[in-house]
Parts: sequence; structure tokens; C-alpha cells
Amino acid sequence: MSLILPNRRISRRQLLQWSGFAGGSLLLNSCGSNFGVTEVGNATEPFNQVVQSLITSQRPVPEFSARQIEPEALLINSFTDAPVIDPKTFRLSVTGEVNNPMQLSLTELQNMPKRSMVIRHVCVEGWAAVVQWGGVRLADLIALAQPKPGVKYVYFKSADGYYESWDLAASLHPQTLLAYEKNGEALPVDNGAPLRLAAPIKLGYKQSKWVTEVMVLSQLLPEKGYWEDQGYEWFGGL
Ligand SMILES: Nc1nc2c(c(=O)[nH]1)N[C@H]1C(S)=C(S)[C@@H](COP(=O)(O)O)O[C@H]1N2
Ligand SMILES: [Mo]
Repeated sequence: MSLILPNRRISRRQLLQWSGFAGGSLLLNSCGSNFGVTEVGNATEPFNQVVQSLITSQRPVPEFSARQIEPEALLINSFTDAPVIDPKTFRLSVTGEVNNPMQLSLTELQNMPKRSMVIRHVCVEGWAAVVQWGGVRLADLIALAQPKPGVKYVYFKSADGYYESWDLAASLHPQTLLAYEKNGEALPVDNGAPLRLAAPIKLGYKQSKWVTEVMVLSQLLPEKGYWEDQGYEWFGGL
């Protein structure tokens, strides 16, 4: 069942609740202000307020109904065989220019608020599919990691060697998920289990499967993405 927050803000209480799994006591920044806690008029505006304003300024893309899901239409598109990942020992690392780097198990991720959405996946190779995805908002993870001022990009490393980079705004979009569920069931291995990106605002090749690391950075690396480095456009917006 999905727990959808009444608004997109994360309260101090929620952060502290979730911080149990992150082993974290690092959720307070130097100003004593958490992501999601609105405190205007602070001369040294915490960067997390910038993050929050980015999130709340982004309008959600209209979603489809469950009846419109096209279970057969989502084609497997992988550049190599699916990597072997044991979901029990799997950890997602959140690293880079953050005050609170984290390593999260699948259970810990599944204990976070769950967001479900029915959106269209679009591959540049000429096919599309309406799919339901369930998972955690990437914005929630990035908020917990407490990004440092100046971050602009998010990198994703995958277990098959795939890699991707996204702009921060798209990464914080309310419908950008790290999904562990597809069409109401556990995410199949070929679709990226245990964890993959899913968002209605980017083309298929931006949506990394088998994600193992989320890295928050202030600069783009020379390697921008697996397909981008072979000539595909970087932004990949829909
Ligand atoms: N790790 C990884 N992620 C990936 C790919 C891949 O080869 N490896 N292919 C991309 C492409 S081009 C598309 S269209 C989608 C396809 O997702 P699906 O196989 O679940 O349909 O995954 C994207 N993410
Ligand atoms: Mo694709």
C-alpha cells in the first residue's frame, strides 16, 4: 500500500523516524534546520531549502489509470545480460557531495514512504509502454543524504556497468522514483531488480536499471552516460 504524503515536504519527525535506518544522527545541518522545514528569513539559507523549492516548483506529469497499463508492451532493453544481485545483501549507496552518505538495504528502502505511479515509458528505439512503478522518491533519498551547497547533478551507477547522469531538478521531480515494484509485483530481474530509476520526464535510456549507487555532484564527469557517450543527447527529456 502506498503512503502518499499530503504534501511533498518531509517533516522533521519523518526525517527522524527514517533516520533510524540510516543509522543517522546527521540529519541536522549546521543551522539546525532540516530539509522540508520552512524557515524563511535565515541569512544563511540552508541549501536544503533550495532543494525543497526545486521540488515544490515542479508540476507532476498526469498519470494513467491502472486499467491502461500495457503489461506486454514494456520490452526488455539491456546492453548486456542482467547482473546477478542478491537482494538480501544488496545495498544502495548514496554518496558524493553530501553531509550524510548512506548505505541502505532493500528493506530499509521499502520502509520509506512508498510512491506508486502509472506512467509511459518511452524508448528512442521506437516503442513505448504504460507501466506502473512503485518505489521511493529519489528526492526523499537525496534529502536524507543532505546535499552540500552547489550540487547540480546526480550520477547513477549500475551493477551491469551502465552509468547515467541527471540534472538535479529532474532528479528531485516528485515522480522520479527508485522503483522496486512493476505493475503491482516485485520488480523482475530483467527490468532492473532490485532497484531501478523510473520517471515520466526522461527517455528510457536515462532510466538506469540495477542501480547500486546514487552520487550527488556539483559538476558533470567526462563520462555522462552509457548511451550519451556514444552520441545520444544528454538531457533526454520527454
Ligand atoms: N543498467 C541498465 N539500465 C538500462 C539499460 C541497460 O542496458 N542497462 N537500458 C536502458 C534502456 S535503452 C531502456 S529503454 C530501459 C528499458 O527498460 P526495461 O528493460 O525494463 O524495459 O532501460 C534503460 N536502463
Ligand atoms: Mo531505450
